[in-house]
Amino acid sequence: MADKDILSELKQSILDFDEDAALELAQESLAQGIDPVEAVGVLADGLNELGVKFERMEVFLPEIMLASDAFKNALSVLEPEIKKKNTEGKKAIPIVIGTVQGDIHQVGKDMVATFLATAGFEVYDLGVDVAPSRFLEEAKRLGAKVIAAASLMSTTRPVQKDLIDFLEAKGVRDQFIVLVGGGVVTQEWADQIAADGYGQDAIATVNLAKRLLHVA
Ligand code: B12
Repeated sequence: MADKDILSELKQSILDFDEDAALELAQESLAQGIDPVEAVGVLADGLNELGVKFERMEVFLPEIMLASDAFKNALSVLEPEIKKKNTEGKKAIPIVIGTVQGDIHQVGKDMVATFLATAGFEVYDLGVDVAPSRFLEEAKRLGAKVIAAASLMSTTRPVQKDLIDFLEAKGVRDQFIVLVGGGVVTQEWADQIAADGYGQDAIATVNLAKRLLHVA
């Protein structure tokens, strides 16, 4: 099978919510010497397309969940390969990431977490519905200098500001780099709440984190 075919089949496995195919095709892509970063990119495209279909009510929650499992299956094969390349001889920088309090959307945050991990960062995923106090507690406990907070809804976007206000109130704002992102977040919003950075997507977030942390 030619490279292109394998990649389009890999994307199709996400669109078909096919966990077994996703795993097998991920293995096959590595066997064929395809760059695992490129493979993760097409998986992400598949998830994005499904997000649009979900909005149009062409697919429903169970399918989104299955697709997310298929994504994770493929990642379990691809991620170690990417990490191997990216972490050779480097000390990993810890980052905590989560979706803010009141918000249970996780797919995009998981993608960002995965991309950061594959880029060599030590990612601690706090999950969803994370309160500002928990972000701080865990960042301190884990020695993380970066706190990455996702919001997918206009009702929960203010919690990103609450997080920054909370860090200010505790007198520790300058000890952390706060990254914000998620469907409803914009550069303007990030500027408005004085976040340190805004990541529009997973790849942009990796580049941003590398720039802010001066990682090559
Ligand atoms: C899937 C989905 C769900 C699933 C979530 C499943 C799960 N486990 O994640 C379910 C069905 C549970 C759900 C529930 C709800 N949802 Co919903 N959901 C979506 C949907 C269709 C897709 C989201 C998604 O996964 N996108 C795919 C990922 C890959 O994209 P992404 O999250 O944007 O992430 C990318 C970037 O934003 C960025 N990024 C993401 N996180 C981070 C973090 C950082 C730090 C950085 C830097 C970058 C970054 O990188 C990612 C990769 O490129 C969106 C619509 C949409 N198209 O966005 C609505 C949407 C977000 N939901 C919405 C709503 C209203 C709800 C509900 C309130 C519905 C309801 N009435 O019950 C509940 C909320 C419950 C709650 N308390 O959170 C609205 C929000 C409207 C708004 N503007 O406020 C949307 C926009 C749909 C709509 N048009 O109305 N939802």
